[in-house]
Amino acid sequence: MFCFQCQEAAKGTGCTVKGVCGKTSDVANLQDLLVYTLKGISLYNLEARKLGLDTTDTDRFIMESLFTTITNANFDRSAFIARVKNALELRNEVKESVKKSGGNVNFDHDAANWFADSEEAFDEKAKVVGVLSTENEDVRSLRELIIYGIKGMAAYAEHASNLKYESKDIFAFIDKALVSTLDDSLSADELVALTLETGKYGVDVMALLDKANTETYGNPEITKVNIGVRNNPAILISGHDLRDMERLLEQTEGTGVDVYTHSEMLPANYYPAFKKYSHFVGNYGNAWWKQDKEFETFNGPILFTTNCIVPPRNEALRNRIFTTGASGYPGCTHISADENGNKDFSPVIEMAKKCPAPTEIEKGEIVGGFAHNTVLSLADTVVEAVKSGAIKRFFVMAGCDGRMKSRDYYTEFAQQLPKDTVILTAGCAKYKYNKLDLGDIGGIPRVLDAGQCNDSYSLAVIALKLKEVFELNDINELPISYNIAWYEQKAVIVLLALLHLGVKNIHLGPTLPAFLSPNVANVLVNTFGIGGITNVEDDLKMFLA
Ligand code: FSO
Ligand code: SF4
Repeated sequence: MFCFQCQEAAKGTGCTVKGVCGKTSDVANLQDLLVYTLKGISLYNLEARKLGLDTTDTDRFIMESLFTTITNANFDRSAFIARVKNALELRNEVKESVKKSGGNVNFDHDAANWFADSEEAFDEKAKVVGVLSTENEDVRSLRELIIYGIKGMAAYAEHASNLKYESKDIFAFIDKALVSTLDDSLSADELVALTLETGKYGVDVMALLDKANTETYGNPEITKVNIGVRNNPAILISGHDLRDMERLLEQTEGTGVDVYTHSEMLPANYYPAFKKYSHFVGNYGNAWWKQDKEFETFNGPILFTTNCIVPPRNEALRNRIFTTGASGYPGCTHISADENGNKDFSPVIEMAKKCPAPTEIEKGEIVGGFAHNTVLSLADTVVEAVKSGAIKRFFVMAGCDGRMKSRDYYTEFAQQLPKDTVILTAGCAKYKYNKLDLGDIGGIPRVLDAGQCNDSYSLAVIALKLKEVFELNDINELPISYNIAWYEQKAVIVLLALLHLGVKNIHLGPTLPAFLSPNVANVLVNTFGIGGITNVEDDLKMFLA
């Protein structure tokens, strides 16, 4: 195996024996094989599009498959074997329908033609189609940057799709991006251009998901979220999928089972549609990487709707973990949708009834719900605070949390920021400082949480609005600094989206991606002023200079 798609890549270069995330070598390879096979499907799918054929099933398959390969989403070998099999069947079906309609099916690339039907053959093939099969390190770096971008894009597209919001343009771009990574004739400049185009679709997909979420569940509201517990048996729901959240609340209503969010599901508490459920108690625990301990004390079953799964350390815990959607873990019960798209969470609910209530690990409340609608409704107050000098600067500290000790930097950074600054956050990065008492500025909390990582889109909308209000020509003239923490591929699409919006001088930590070759890193530094982080003191000086 060779995998370097996340921030934890071993030795800062890549995992080669087993993933730091816990992914086994065979699963890592099968994920590569799946992506390779998707590239083959996309060759035909682009033709099908030209012919005006219905590509819905293929589009969704590609989207879901890409999502399963995101860090910490799916560790289940059998899920990947099944997907590769499906992919090969689907590829042949699309090929047949293109052929029938008189389209071009003459692709001599191996990705368009290879075939096998045994697990052994999949494992063998998987060893030779991975990241390292591209020899030139700059081409490899750009290809993977694009692939990781569309993995993140696919994740957001799937959440939107689950709410019946889809975009043909986004699906077509995913095809185009996949196919481009097979094309040896593309120059580095062309691949750079495609990387930036990926960012454009990153903005589009986040806008689509924002529309899906807010039109379905209302605009997030300023909310005090309870972090303590009640005395009923309960289910903990993790991941990002709001449709699953809704289903679980509906199905648990009146059963005597409470529901708590975990990690990236916390922002579900901010949506009006979910507030009507009196058995929706609040949020339990912290960011994904602390789940090992927190799932123990939660006592009840846990439902993963997406990543981030940490391999459960024993069987007892594994038995309490359920997965659905793109997520999966061997030995955990997976709940799939039926042919009508419904999901039956009753096994989770039945288990909850037999479990003790959660053990309290914290008390109190945290505040969030500062997505674009809320912040823009407070625009006058915010603008006044900036004009009067009460707020000197905003710090966008969105992104991910992770288990590396070096991420304590973000807690310290938040603590040491001058009192006249405000943190704008989204994603699980917030857990590094959302329980500190950082106070407020004239009633505006110093940590404004917009929501999940995809709600970084809200932060961009807010920035664009402020640019307009202050009549600036360039988004970079705003008193906003970007100190972003990344972990997996959704953060990659968020980053590319910000670059597309023209944001410069983003600092990315705790380390720069292993998949950036020195030359590609230079392009990002020279064109966009991307930088890493050093230490809190020096970085604060730099940001505040
Ligand atoms: Fe975090 Fe995991 Fe949301 Fe990621 S829970 S790390 S960028 O999946 O997607 O922020
Ligand atoms: Fe390593 Fe990250 Fe890949 Fe897991 S996802 S194998 S930790 S680089």
